[in-house]
Amino acid sequence: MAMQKKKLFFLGLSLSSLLLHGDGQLSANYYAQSCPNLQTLVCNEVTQILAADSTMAPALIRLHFHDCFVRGCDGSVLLNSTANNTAEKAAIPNLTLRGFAQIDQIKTAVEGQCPGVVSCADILALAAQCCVAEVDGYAWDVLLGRRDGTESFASEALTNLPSPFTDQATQLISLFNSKGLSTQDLVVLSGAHSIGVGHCPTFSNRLYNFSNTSSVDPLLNPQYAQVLQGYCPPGDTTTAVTMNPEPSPRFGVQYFEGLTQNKGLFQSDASLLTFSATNSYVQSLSSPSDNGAFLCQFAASMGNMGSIGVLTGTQGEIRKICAAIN
Ligand code: HEM
Ligand SMILES: *[C@@H]1O[C@H](CO)[C@@H](O)[C@H](O)[C@H]1NC(C)=O
Ligand SMILES: *[C@@H]1O[C@H](CO)[C@@H](O)[C@H](O)[C@H]1NC(C)=O
Ligand SMILES: *[C@@H]1O[C@H](CO)[C@@H](O)[C@H](O)[C@H]1NC(C)=O
Ligand SMILES: *[C@@H]1O[C@H](CO)[C@@H](O)[C@H](O)[C@H]1NC(C)=O
Ligand SMILES: CC(=O)N[C@H]1CO[C@H](CO)[C@@H](O)[C@@H]1O
Repeated sequence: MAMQKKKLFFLGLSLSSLLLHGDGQLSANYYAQSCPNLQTLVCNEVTQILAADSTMAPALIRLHFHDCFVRGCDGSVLLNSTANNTAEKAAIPNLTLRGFAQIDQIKTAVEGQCPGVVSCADILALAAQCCVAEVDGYAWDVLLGRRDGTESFASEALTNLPSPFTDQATQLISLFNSKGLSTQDLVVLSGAHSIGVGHCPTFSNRLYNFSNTSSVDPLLNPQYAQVLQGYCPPGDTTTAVTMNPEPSPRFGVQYFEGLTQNKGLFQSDASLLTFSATNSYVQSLSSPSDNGAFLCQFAASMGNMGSIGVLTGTQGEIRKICAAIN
Protein backbone atom coordinates (compact mmCIF):
# COMPACT_ATOMS: atom_id res chain seq x y z
CA MET A 1 0.00 0.00 0.00
CA ALA A 2 2.72 2.38 1.03
CA MET A 3 4.69 1.27 -2.03
CA GLN A 4 1.81 2.02 -4.32
CA LYS A 5 1.37 5.48 -2.86
CA LYS A 6 5.03 6.19 -3.41
CA LYS A 7 4.81 5.04 -7.02
CA LEU A 8 1.82 7.25 -7.67
CA PHE A 9 3.61 10.15 -6.07
CA PHE A 10 6.58 9.71 -8.39
CA LEU A 11 4.29 9.27 -11.39
CA GLY A 12 2.62 12.54 -10.45
CA LEU A 13 5.98 14.23 -10.15
CA SER A 14 7.26 13.06 -13.51
CA LEU A 15 3.97 13.96 -15.19
CA SER A 16 4.04 17.49 -13.85
CA SER A 17 7.67 17.90 -14.85
CA LEU A 18 6.77 16.70 -18.33
CA LEU A 19 4.01 19.26 -18.45
CA LEU A 20 6.49 21.93 -17.43
CA HIS A 21 8.73 20.85 -20.34
CA GLY A 22 11.73 20.12 -18.20
CA ASP A 23 13.06 19.50 -14.74
CA GLY A 24 15.27 22.54 -14.28
CA GLN A 25 18.31 20.72 -15.64
CA LEU A 26 20.63 21.84 -18.38
CA SER A 27 21.94 19.31 -20.88
CA ALA A 28 24.74 19.15 -23.42
CA ASN A 29 22.40 17.98 -26.20
CA TYR A 30 19.57 20.43 -25.53
CA TYR A 31 19.61 21.79 -29.10
CA ALA A 32 20.43 18.43 -30.76
CA GLN A 33 17.17 18.60 -32.76
CA SER A 34 16.42 22.32 -32.90
CA CYS A 35 19.92 23.63 -33.71
CA PRO A 36 22.31 20.71 -34.20
CA ASN A 37 25.40 22.70 -35.20
CA LEU A 38 25.05 25.39 -32.57
CA GLN A 39 28.43 25.04 -30.85
CA THR A 40 30.30 25.07 -34.19
CA LEU A 41 28.24 27.99 -35.39
CA VAL A 42 28.99 30.06 -32.28
CA CYS A 43 32.66 29.11 -32.24
CA ASN A 44 33.04 30.03 -35.91
CA GLU A 45 31.70 33.50 -35.14
CA VAL A 46 34.01 33.76 -32.13
CA THR A 47 36.98 32.82 -34.34
CA GLN A 48 36.14 35.73 -36.65
CA ILE A 49 35.59 38.10 -33.72
CA LEU A 50 38.95 37.21 -32.15
CA ALA A 51 40.72 37.51 -35.51
CA ALA A 52 39.52 41.11 -35.63
CA ASP A 53 40.19 41.82 -31.93
CA SER A 54 41.89 39.22 -29.75
CA THR A 55 41.10 41.22 -26.59
CA MET A 56 37.49 40.10 -27.00
CA ALA A 57 38.36 36.69 -25.51
CA PRO A 58 38.64 37.95 -21.91
CA ALA A 59 35.79 40.38 -22.50
CA LEU A 60 33.35 37.63 -23.52
CA ILE A 61 34.43 35.32 -20.67
CA ARG A 62 33.81 38.14 -18.19
CA LEU A 63 30.35 38.85 -19.65
CA HIS A 64 29.24 35.29 -18.87
CA PHE A 65 30.59 35.63 -15.30
CA HIS A 66 28.73 38.90 -14.71
CA ASP A 67 25.58 37.46 -16.23
CA CYS A 68 25.63 34.43 -13.94
CA PHE A 69 26.35 36.30 -10.69
CA VAL A 70 23.46 38.72 -11.07
CA ARG A 71 19.99 37.00 -11.16
CA GLY A 72 21.55 33.79 -12.49
CA CYS A 73 22.71 33.06 -16.05
CA ASP A 74 19.67 34.60 -17.74
CA GLY A 75 21.15 37.10 -20.19
CA SER A 76 20.14 39.98 -17.91
CA VAL A 77 23.58 41.57 -18.29
CA LEU A 78 22.80 42.15 -21.96
CA LEU A 79 19.58 44.13 -21.48
CA ASN A 80 19.69 47.86 -22.15
CA SER A 81 18.28 50.35 -19.71
CA THR A 82 14.81 51.63 -20.59
CA ALA A 83 13.01 54.92 -19.92
CA ASN A 84 11.89 53.68 -16.51
CA ASN A 85 14.63 51.20 -15.57
CA THR A 86 18.40 51.35 -15.07
CA ALA A 87 19.81 47.98 -16.11
CA GLU A 88 22.81 45.98 -14.78
CA LYS A 89 24.85 47.27 -17.70
CA ALA A 90 24.78 50.78 -16.28
CA ALA A 91 26.13 49.81 -12.85
CA ILE A 92 29.66 50.78 -11.83
CA PRO A 93 31.16 47.27 -12.08
CA ASN A 94 29.79 47.12 -15.61
CA LEU A 95 31.45 50.30 -16.80
CA THR A 96 34.23 48.26 -18.31
CA LEU A 97 32.21 45.36 -19.70
CA ARG A 98 32.87 44.88 -23.39
CA GLY A 99 31.62 42.64 -26.17
CA PHE A 100 27.93 43.56 -26.43
CA ALA A 101 28.12 44.20 -30.18
CA GLN A 102 29.98 40.89 -30.60
CA ILE A 103 27.24 38.99 -28.75
CA ASP A 104 24.71 40.66 -31.06
CA GLN A 105 26.78 39.50 -34.04
CA ILE A 106 26.73 35.89 -32.78
CA LYS A 107 23.00 36.09 -32.03
CA THR A 108 22.32 37.33 -35.57
CA ALA A 109 24.27 34.41 -37.03
CA VAL A 110 22.41 31.94 -34.78
CA GLU A 111 19.01 33.44 -35.63
CA GLY A 112 19.90 33.04 -39.31
CA GLN A 113 20.31 29.26 -38.87
CA CYS A 114 17.93 28.50 -36.01
CA PRO A 115 15.39 31.28 -35.61
CA GLY A 116 13.76 31.80 -32.24
CA VAL A 117 15.16 28.79 -30.38
CA VAL A 118 18.52 29.72 -28.81
CA SER A 119 18.62 31.96 -25.73
CA CYS A 120 21.05 34.83 -25.28
CA ALA A 121 22.07 33.28 -21.94
CA ASP A 122 23.17 30.10 -23.77
CA ILE A 123 25.01 32.18 -26.36
CA LEU A 124 27.00 33.83 -23.54
CA ALA A 125 27.90 30.42 -22.07
CA LEU A 126 28.92 29.02 -25.46
CA ALA A 127 30.89 32.11 -26.46
CA ALA A 128 32.90 31.95 -23.21
CA GLN A 129 33.77 28.32 -23.95
CA CYS A 130 34.73 29.11 -27.55
CA CYS A 131 37.07 31.83 -26.25
CA VAL A 132 38.90 29.40 -23.96
CA ALA A 133 39.12 26.94 -26.85
CA GLU A 134 40.65 29.66 -29.04
CA VAL A 135 43.06 30.84 -26.36
CA ASP A 136 44.22 27.49 -25.09
CA GLY A 137 42.81 24.82 -27.38
CA TYR A 138 40.62 23.30 -24.69
CA ALA A 139 37.03 22.51 -25.64
CA TRP A 140 34.31 21.00 -23.49
CA ASP A 141 30.59 20.32 -23.84
CA VAL A 142 28.64 23.28 -22.53
CA LEU A 143 25.43 22.47 -20.70
CA LEU A 144 22.55 24.25 -22.44
CA GLY A 145 18.85 24.99 -22.14
CA ARG A 146 18.91 28.31 -20.28
CA ARG A 147 16.08 30.73 -21.00
CA ASP A 148 16.34 34.52 -20.98
CA GLY A 149 15.06 36.64 -18.12
CA THR A 150 13.02 39.77 -18.58
CA GLU A 151 14.44 41.97 -15.83
CA SER A 152 17.78 43.63 -15.11
CA PHE A 153 18.56 46.06 -12.30
CA ALA A 154 21.72 48.12 -11.79
CA SER A 155 21.32 47.91 -8.01
CA GLU A 156 21.63 44.12 -8.12
CA ALA A 157 24.97 44.28 -9.96
CA LEU A 158 26.46 46.29 -7.10
CA THR A 159 25.44 43.80 -4.43
CA ASN A 160 26.09 40.52 -6.26
CA LEU A 161 29.44 41.08 -7.93
CA PRO A 162 32.69 40.71 -6.01
CA SER A 163 34.74 43.87 -5.48
CA PRO A 164 38.44 44.00 -6.42
CA PHE A 165 39.01 45.84 -3.12
CA THR A 166 38.00 42.79 -1.09
CA ASP A 167 41.08 41.94 0.99
CA GLN A 168 39.58 38.95 2.81
CA ALA A 169 39.28 35.68 0.89
CA THR A 170 36.59 34.62 3.36
CA GLN A 171 34.32 37.35 1.96
CA LEU A 172 34.88 36.10 -1.58
CA ILE A 173 34.22 32.55 -0.39
CA SER A 174 30.93 33.64 1.23
CA LEU A 175 29.79 35.38 -1.93
CA PHE A 176 30.68 32.36 -4.09
CA ASN A 177 29.03 30.01 -1.57
CA SER A 178 25.87 32.12 -1.72
CA LYS A 179 25.79 31.32 -5.46
CA GLY A 180 26.32 27.60 -4.84
CA LEU A 181 30.01 27.74 -5.76
CA SER A 182 32.80 26.25 -3.67
CA THR A 183 36.11 27.62 -2.44
CA GLN A 184 37.77 25.58 -5.16
CA ASP A 185 35.48 27.11 -7.80
CA LEU A 186 36.54 30.57 -6.55
CA VAL A 187 40.24 29.80 -6.93
CA VAL A 188 39.95 27.94 -10.22
CA LEU A 189 37.70 30.54 -11.87
CA SER A 190 40.04 33.32 -10.73
CA GLY A 191 42.48 31.76 -13.22
CA ALA A 192 40.52 33.71 -15.86
CA HIS A 193 42.52 36.69 -14.61
CA SER A 194 45.50 35.29 -16.53
CA ILE A 195 44.21 37.20 -19.57
CA GLY A 196 42.58 40.57 -20.09
CA VAL A 197 42.88 43.96 -18.50
CA GLY A 198 42.09 45.95 -15.38
CA HIS A 199 41.74 49.72 -15.34
CA CYS A 200 43.93 51.78 -12.97
CA PRO A 201 41.14 52.69 -10.50
CA THR A 202 40.59 48.99 -9.73
CA PHE A 203 44.05 48.63 -8.16
CA SER A 204 45.81 52.03 -7.86
CA ASN A 205 44.87 52.23 -4.15
CA ARG A 206 47.59 49.59 -3.75
CA LEU A 207 50.21 51.86 -5.36
CA TYR A 208 49.89 55.18 -3.51
CA ASN A 209 49.01 56.11 0.12
CA PHE A 210 47.95 52.51 0.74
CA SER A 211 48.00 52.73 4.54
CA ASN A 212 49.50 54.76 7.39
CA THR A 213 52.43 52.41 7.58
CA SER A 214 53.07 51.53 3.95
CA SER A 215 52.53 53.63 0.86
CA VAL A 216 52.49 50.51 -1.35
CA ASP A 217 50.42 47.43 -0.47
CA PRO A 218 52.90 45.09 1.28
CA LEU A 219 51.15 42.17 -0.44
CA LEU A 220 52.22 43.54 -3.84
CA ASN A 221 55.62 42.65 -5.28
CA PRO A 222 57.67 45.91 -4.93
CA GLN A 223 59.27 45.71 -8.39
CA TYR A 224 55.90 45.00 -9.96
CA ALA A 225 54.39 47.89 -8.00
CA GLN A 226 56.92 50.21 -9.68
CA VAL A 227 55.97 48.87 -13.09
CA LEU A 228 52.30 49.48 -12.31
CA GLN A 229 53.04 53.01 -11.04
CA GLY A 230 54.56 53.65 -14.46
CA TYR A 231 51.29 52.68 -16.14
CA CYS A 232 49.04 54.40 -13.63
CA PRO A 233 50.16 57.84 -12.46
CA PRO A 234 48.11 59.18 -9.52
CA GLY A 235 44.56 59.98 -10.57
CA ASP A 236 44.61 58.01 -13.85
CA THR A 237 41.09 56.70 -14.44
CA THR A 238 41.30 55.52 -18.04
CA THR A 239 44.41 53.38 -18.63
CA ALA A 240 43.87 49.64 -19.02
CA VAL A 241 46.72 47.43 -17.83
CA THR A 242 47.10 43.75 -18.73
CA MET A 243 46.37 41.68 -15.64
CA ASN A 244 49.33 39.37 -16.18
CA PRO A 245 52.89 40.72 -16.36
CA GLU A 246 53.91 38.02 -18.85
CA PRO A 247 53.75 39.17 -22.52
CA SER A 248 51.58 36.23 -23.65
CA PRO A 249 50.48 34.34 -20.56
CA ARG A 250 49.18 30.80 -20.78
CA PHE A 251 45.55 30.67 -19.79
CA GLY A 252 45.15 29.89 -16.11
CA VAL A 253 48.42 28.49 -14.93
CA GLN A 254 50.37 31.73 -15.26
CA TYR A 255 47.83 33.56 -13.14
CA PHE A 256 48.65 31.24 -10.24
CA GLU A 257 52.37 31.46 -10.91
CA GLY A 258 52.21 35.27 -10.84
CA LEU A 259 50.03 35.20 -7.74
CA THR A 260 52.62 33.23 -5.78
CA GLN A 261 55.13 35.97 -6.69
CA ASN A 262 52.71 38.60 -5.30
CA LYS A 263 51.90 39.78 -8.80
CA GLY A 264 48.14 39.38 -8.60
CA LEU A 265 46.69 42.70 -9.77
CA PHE A 266 43.77 43.21 -7.40
CA GLN A 267 43.56 43.05 -3.62
CA SER A 268 40.96 40.32 -4.18
CA ASP A 269 43.54 38.26 -6.10
CA ALA A 270 46.18 38.78 -3.39
CA SER A 271 43.68 37.78 -0.68
CA LEU A 272 43.63 34.23 -2.07
CA LEU A 273 47.18 33.82 -0.70
CA THR A 274 46.38 34.97 2.82
CA PHE A 275 43.83 32.28 3.72
CA SER A 276 44.99 28.71 4.13
CA ALA A 277 42.28 26.91 2.12
CA THR A 278 42.58 29.19 -0.90
CA ASN A 279 46.36 29.37 -0.59
CA SER A 280 46.73 25.61 -0.88
CA TYR A 281 44.57 25.52 -4.04
CA VAL A 282 46.64 28.35 -5.49
CA GLN A 283 49.87 26.46 -4.74
CA SER A 284 48.52 23.27 -6.30
CA LEU A 285 47.63 25.11 -9.51
CA SER A 286 50.78 27.20 -9.79
CA SER A 287 53.34 24.56 -10.60
CA PRO A 288 52.17 22.08 -13.25
CA SER A 289 54.42 22.04 -16.28
CA ASP A 290 51.35 21.94 -18.49
CA ASN A 291 48.03 23.42 -17.55
CA GLY A 292 45.92 20.40 -18.47
CA ALA A 293 44.87 19.79 -14.87
CA PHE A 294 43.86 23.43 -14.51
CA LEU A 295 41.83 23.41 -17.73
CA CYS A 296 39.94 20.30 -16.69
CA GLN A 297 39.00 21.90 -13.36
CA PHE A 298 38.21 25.19 -15.08
CA ALA A 299 35.71 23.44 -17.36
CA ALA A 300 34.02 21.88 -14.32
CA SER A 301 33.89 25.18 -12.42
CA MET A 302 32.56 27.02 -15.48
CA GLY A 303 29.83 24.36 -15.57
CA ASN A 304 28.99 25.13 -11.94
CA MET A 305 29.01 28.86 -12.58
CA GLY A 306 26.95 28.41 -15.74
CA SER A 307 24.23 26.65 -13.73
CA ILE A 308 23.63 29.47 -11.23
CA GLY A 309 19.95 30.40 -11.03
CA VAL A 310 19.12 29.30 -14.55
CA LEU A 311 15.64 29.65 -16.01
CA THR A 312 14.51 26.48 -17.80
CA GLY A 313 11.43 24.87 -19.29
CA THR A 314 8.76 27.50 -19.81
CA GLN A 315 10.35 30.11 -17.54
CA GLY A 316 11.46 33.38 -19.12
CA GLU A 317 11.65 33.63 -22.90
CA ILE A 318 13.94 33.24 -25.90
CA ARG A 319 14.87 36.82 -26.65
CA LYS A 320 14.82 37.89 -30.30
CA ILE A 321 17.36 40.65 -29.63
CA CYS A 322 19.75 40.24 -26.73
CA ALA A 323 19.60 43.90 -25.63
CA ALA A 324 15.81 44.02 -25.24
CA ILE A 325 13.00 41.82 -23.98
CA ASN A 326 10.54 40.55 -26.59
C1 HEM B 1 36.85 36.53 -7.52
C2 HEM B 1 36.29 37.69 -7.67
C3 HEM B 1 36.52 38.57 -8.86
C4 HEM B 1 36.76 39.91 -8.81
C5 HEM B 1 36.84 40.79 -7.57
C6 HEM B 1 36.94 40.35 -10.18
C7 HEM B 1 37.19 41.67 -10.55
C8 HEM B 1 37.56 42.07 -11.81
C9 HEM B 1 37.92 43.42 -12.17
C10 HEM B 1 37.89 44.63 -11.25
C11 HEM B 1 38.30 43.40 -13.47
C12 HEM B 1 38.85 44.57 -14.29
C13 HEM B 1 37.79 45.36 -14.98
C14 HEM B 1 38.40 46.56 -15.65
O1 HEM B 1 38.86 47.47 -14.95
O2 HEM B 1 38.45 46.60 -16.91
C15 HEM B 1 38.18 42.05 -13.95
C16 HEM B 1 38.48 41.64 -15.22
C17 HEM B 1 38.24 40.36 -15.68
N1 HEM B 1 37.65 39.34 -14.99
FE1 HEM B 1 37.30 39.29 -12.99
N2 HEM B 1 36.81 39.29 -11.03
C18 HEM B 1 36.53 38.18 -10.28
C19 HEM B 1 36.27 36.91 -10.75
C20 HEM B 1 36.24 36.58 -12.09
C21 HEM B 1 35.72 35.35 -12.63
C22 HEM B 1 35.05 34.26 -11.81
C23 HEM B 1 35.90 35.40 -13.98
C24 HEM B 1 35.53 34.40 -15.04
C25 HEM B 1 35.46 33.12 -14.89
C26 HEM B 1 36.55 36.66 -14.28
C27 HEM B 1 36.98 37.05 -15.52
C28 HEM B 1 37.56 38.26 -15.81
C29 HEM B 1 38.17 38.58 -17.10
C30 HEM B 1 38.35 37.63 -18.25
C31 HEM B 1 38.58 39.91 -17.02
C32 HEM B 1 39.25 40.74 -18.12
C33 HEM B 1 38.18 41.50 -18.86
C34 HEM B 1 38.68 42.33 -20.03
O3 HEM B 1 39.83 42.19 -20.47
O4 HEM B 1 37.87 43.13 -20.55
N3 HEM B 1 36.71 37.36 -13.12
N4 HEM B 1 37.72 41.26 -12.93
C1 LIG C 1 8.22 50.68 -18.04
O1 LIG C 1 8.29 50.82 -19.44
C2 LIG C 1 7.82 49.73 -20.17
C3 LIG C 1 8.06 50.01 -21.63
O2 LIG C 1 9.38 50.41 -21.84
C4 LIG C 1 6.37 49.47 -19.84
O3 LIG C 1 5.94 48.31 -20.51
C5 LIG C 1 6.20 49.28 -18.34
O4 LIG C 1 4.83 49.18 -18.04
C6 LIG C 1 6.81 50.45 -17.59
N1 LIG C 1 6.76 50.15 -16.17
C7 LIG C 1 6.46 51.09 -15.26
C8 LIG C 1 6.47 50.63 -13.84
O5 LIG C 1 6.22 52.24 -15.56
C1 LIG D 1 45.86 56.38 10.10
O1 LIG D 1 46.00 57.78 10.24
C2 LIG D 1 44.79 58.47 10.46
C3 LIG D 1 45.04 59.97 10.43
O2 LIG D 1 46.31 60.27 11.00
C4 LIG D 1 44.18 57.97 11.76
O3 LIG D 1 42.94 58.62 12.00
C5 LIG D 1 43.96 56.48 11.69
O4 LIG D 1 43.48 55.97 12.91
C6 LIG D 1 45.25 55.77 11.32
N1 LIG D 1 44.95 54.35 11.07
C7 LIG D 1 45.63 53.38 11.62
C8 LIG D 1 45.20 52.00 11.26
O5 LIG D 1 46.57 53.58 12.37
C1 LIG E 1 48.86 60.91 -0.61
O1 LIG E 1 48.61 61.60 0.59
C2 LIG E 1 49.23 62.88 0.63
C3 LIG E 1 49.03 63.47 2.03
O2 LIG E 1 47.70 63.30 2.42
C4 LIG E 1 48.65 63.76 -0.46
O3 LIG E 1 49.25 65.01 -0.48
C5 LIG E 1 48.87 63.07 -1.82
O4 LIG E 1 48.23 63.80 -2.85
C6 LIG E 1 48.33 61.65 -1.81
N1 LIG E 1 48.71 61.00 -3.05
C7 LIG E 1 47.87 60.31 -3.78
C8 LIG E 1 48.41 59.69 -5.03
O5 LIG E 1 46.70 60.13 -3.45
C1 LIG F 1 21.25 49.01 -26.71
O1 LIG F 1 22.20 50.02 -26.39
C2 LIG F 1 23.26 50.14 -27.32
C3 LIG F 1 24.28 51.13 -26.76
O2 LIG F 1 23.64 52.28 -26.32
C4 LIG F 1 22.71 50.53 -28.69
O3 LIG F 1 23.74 50.63 -29.63
C5 LIG F 1 21.71 49.46 -29.12
O4 LIG F 1 21.11 49.84 -30.34
C6 LIG F 1 20.64 49.25 -28.07
N1 LIG F 1 19.81 48.12 -28.47
C7 LIG F 1 18.50 48.08 -28.30
C8 LIG F 1 17.81 46.86 -28.81
O5 LIG F 1 17.89 48.98 -27.78
C1 LIG G 1 28.60 49.08 -21.50
C2 LIG G 1 27.70 50.00 -20.79
O1 LIG G 1 26.50 49.96 -20.92
N1 LIG G 1 28.29 50.85 -19.99
C3 LIG G 1 27.55 51.80 -19.21
C4 LIG G 1 27.94 51.70 -17.77
O2 LIG G 1 27.38 52.72 -16.99
C5 LIG G 1 27.70 54.04 -17.43
C6 LIG G 1 27.17 55.02 -16.42
O3 LIG G 1 25.89 54.71 -16.03
C7 LIG G 1 27.18 54.25 -18.85
O4 LIG G 1 27.51 55.56 -19.31
C8 LIG G 1 27.80 53.20 -19.76
O5 LIG G 1 27.27 53.33 -21.05
